[in-house]
Amino acid sequence: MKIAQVKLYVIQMPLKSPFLTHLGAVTHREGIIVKITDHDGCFGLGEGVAFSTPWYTEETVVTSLHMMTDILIPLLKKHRIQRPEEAAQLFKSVRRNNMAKAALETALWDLYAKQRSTPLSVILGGTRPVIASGVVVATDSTANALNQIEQYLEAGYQRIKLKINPNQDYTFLAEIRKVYPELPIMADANSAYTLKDMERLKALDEFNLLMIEQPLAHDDIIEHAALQKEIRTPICLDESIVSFDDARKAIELGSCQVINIKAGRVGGLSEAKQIHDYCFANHIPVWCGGMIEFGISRAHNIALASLPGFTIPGDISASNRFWEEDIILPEVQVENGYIKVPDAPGIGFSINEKRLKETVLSTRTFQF
Ligand code: OSB
Ligand code: MG
Repeated sequence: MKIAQVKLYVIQMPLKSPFLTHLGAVTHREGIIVKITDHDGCFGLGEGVAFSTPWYTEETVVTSLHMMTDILIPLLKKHRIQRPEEAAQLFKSVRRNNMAKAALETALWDLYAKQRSTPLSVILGGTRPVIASGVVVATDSTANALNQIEQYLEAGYQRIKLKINPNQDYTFLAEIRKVYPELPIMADANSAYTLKDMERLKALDEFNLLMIEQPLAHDDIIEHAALQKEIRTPICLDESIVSFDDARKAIELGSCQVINIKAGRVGGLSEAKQIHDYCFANHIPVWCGGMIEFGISRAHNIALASLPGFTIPGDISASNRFWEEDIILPEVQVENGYIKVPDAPGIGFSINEKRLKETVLSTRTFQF
């Protein structure tokens, strides 16, 4: 792919309002923007989606920088590659660190698509001209949640995801259902429960949730299979699926009926596409998850979600869901519940250089 340079930008922005889960609050977001330039000056963009602290996965911004600087970029320097899948294969010699891998691999996908003057969605096998948009409500009171839901429905979002935990689940969902008896809602527990909560979880069946996401441990697929036998609500796995093999085993075991695919969590778009293809062949619906990300990762998500198996509205919201001003141009917009899949080459969005300057904390450059 004739790589000439890799540049990393660590950026930081405050969220418009805190994102609250039982695991803590996200008030500011650090991220890593990756720019990979070829010998002709063509460049691809990626985004590292690890958080500042290891609350969602074990990675952090600092561990991602270390992995890219000292391990992954040297691997790319040593082995010249023809396609992005070869980078994914090369990175398999390194255990985990999926978000660091994905930051580079997704930039290579954008570069590969741009070198061919083709939209990334087309390169990946996407078939949808628009994708359905859902949004996450992550707040600490029912009143705030109802308020946010009203705003999001007005903005056109098709589906609402609510964060739940054993301290508020039943009463919280009952209040929401009283106001919105028919609204497509799902609940994400981020591993707040154990099998001891079986009766609590069974009781949630009455709310007709589209699904319950990751109720049990972040690394479990065994107990989720036991739980799925006891509850009617479909289980969707997020944290437990960090590879294609995890997805295959979870489906074989009956641990879930739906999978949330995040390129960052699984090490890039090659692995994400493989999981999609397997789920599509096995009639397991998938949707694209979110990471409170900036516009570059959002753009990659849009391309990914254009694949035919993404039949459920994902956590792909507009740039203005989290940010006063995003780092891409144009910003991602939701119109009548849908986001248009760009038809420009690559991810189809460009960097907002002014915003990048305002938010950058540090940069590193690697010459090939
Ligand atoms: O569990 O899906 C999750 C955000 C950060 C980390 C994990 C999760 C989330 C979200 C979606 O719930 C956020 C979004 O809309 O970007
Ligand atoms: Mg989740």
